[in-house]
Amino acid sequence: MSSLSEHRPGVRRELELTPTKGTSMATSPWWQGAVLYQLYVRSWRDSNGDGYGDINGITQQLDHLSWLGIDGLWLSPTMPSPDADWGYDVSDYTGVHPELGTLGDLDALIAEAGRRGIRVLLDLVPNHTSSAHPWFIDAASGRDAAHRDYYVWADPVPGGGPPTNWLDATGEPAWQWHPATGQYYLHNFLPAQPDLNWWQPAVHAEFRQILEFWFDRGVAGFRIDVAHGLYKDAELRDNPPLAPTSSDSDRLAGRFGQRPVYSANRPETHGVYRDWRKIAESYSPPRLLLGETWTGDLSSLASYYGDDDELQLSFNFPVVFARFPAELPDLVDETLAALPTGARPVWTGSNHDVGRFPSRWCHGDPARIRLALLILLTLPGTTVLYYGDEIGMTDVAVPAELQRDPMTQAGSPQGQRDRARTPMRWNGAPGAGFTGPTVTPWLPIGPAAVNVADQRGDPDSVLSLCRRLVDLRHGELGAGVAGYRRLASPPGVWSYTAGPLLVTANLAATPAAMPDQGAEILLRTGPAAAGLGPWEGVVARGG
Ligand SMILES: [Ca+2]
Repeated sequence: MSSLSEHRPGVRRELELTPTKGTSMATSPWWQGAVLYQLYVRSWRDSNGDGYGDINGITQQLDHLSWLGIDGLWLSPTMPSPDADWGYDVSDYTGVHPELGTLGDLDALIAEAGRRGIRVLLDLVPNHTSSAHPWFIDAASGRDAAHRDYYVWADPVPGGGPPTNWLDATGEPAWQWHPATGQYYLHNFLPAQPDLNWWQPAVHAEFRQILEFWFDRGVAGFRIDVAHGLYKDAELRDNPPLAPTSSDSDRLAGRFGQRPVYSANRPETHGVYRDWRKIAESYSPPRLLLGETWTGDLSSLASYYGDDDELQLSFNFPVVFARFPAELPDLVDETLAALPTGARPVWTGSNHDVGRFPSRWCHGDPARIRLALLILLTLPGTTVLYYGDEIGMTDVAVPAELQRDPMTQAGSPQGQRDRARTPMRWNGAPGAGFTGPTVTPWLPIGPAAVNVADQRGDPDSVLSLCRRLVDLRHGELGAGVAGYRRLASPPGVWSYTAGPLLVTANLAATPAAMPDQGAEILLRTGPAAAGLGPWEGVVARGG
């Protein structure tokens, strides 16, 4: 649509979208019951043969997403960046990375996706910028530079040394000495990613404008990187040690033996989201704020929803790192109990940082992969699939000489991240349908046996199962907040109702009896049989 490519500042454009299947936009937000798809742009489809996926590649391949029934995309970072952290080091918040396309290409993608009823979320990185961002270049030019206070600068402690004991994401001190101006600056990630200073009101003003710039262009919302970050302790206190006996939740958030009490999860950050929520709600439909809330504590997770006035959705990392499937039933109960009334959960198993659930949860076992998809797609709230989840793509062991992620090359608690960023397998041919057959892709392509083309033609494939589950979700759960109720069930079996659906999951490698549910079976992840197979899940229509 030409109207989408004409950006007129100050004009709040309504998203041009066909109504989403099965949802009532008047009564519930579009993301309720929706299936979002995290699309790692560099690895999805390469339209110009340079070995990197790009925005035009997405536009050309949108039919896959509408065929699958996807409601919204979250694009991995699209903004200009030196790529020290593959786009999570932004040098211009209102542009498009030239290797990925142009602003016009992104406008065209938003318009084409909108015609298919698919919304587009961008990745926003407000915790830090690139050291190549003009704000930082100015800030580093002198102590009285106009943008000096956009970043966290501090003097050495008496006697010398970094201002605090904080560690960055690689385990190194989070403070970089800057000899030219005689102070340290803070970087919770790489030294090329200086942390912004959210105590500085001008930073708030900058990000309000960035939000409005993209919302005005028809962007449906943001996934917010390091949403638990932003503010740091004003007094710059040392982080306490992580005790050897600490709980799972402390270990999840812990960083190289520290509890990041003063370098993240500060109470002041909630004010930023209350502010952004007002901006999001000033658009029609309201824009979505989905946070990367990296906390192991469900009450801390719940706090990011505020009083229905902060983030509308917050990622649940305790679930991501749960032992699958045994720990899920209790974690779902605990999550729903922790969230404030009316708050919606969001479920996911894979992402670009933590790896793919078919490997971490399922060890590549097809039965468990199918069960995981069934669970993710029948729980109430919003489900986020990572590209490749729909065909059961597993992590790829990328040889050291082909690794591209500087952050995790030297080792990381979450493992080497390239393993979950390899190109989408569209077919079994050379280039995988991702790029040309003679092009060297930026990361190696995984095994040919798992690919979209073969699975589309096979009614028993993971892809066919995933599509049926998405369809079931839209048909049965889409119209509002589906109530979840855990049912009494024998040991090793998890039964619950979600709206009109009755779900039964065998959580073990041994067969189990099919509960007498007297209901019509709509779908099962294993072959027809009298009982439940190992790791089998069944969806029935409740009585
Ligand atoms: Ca390309």
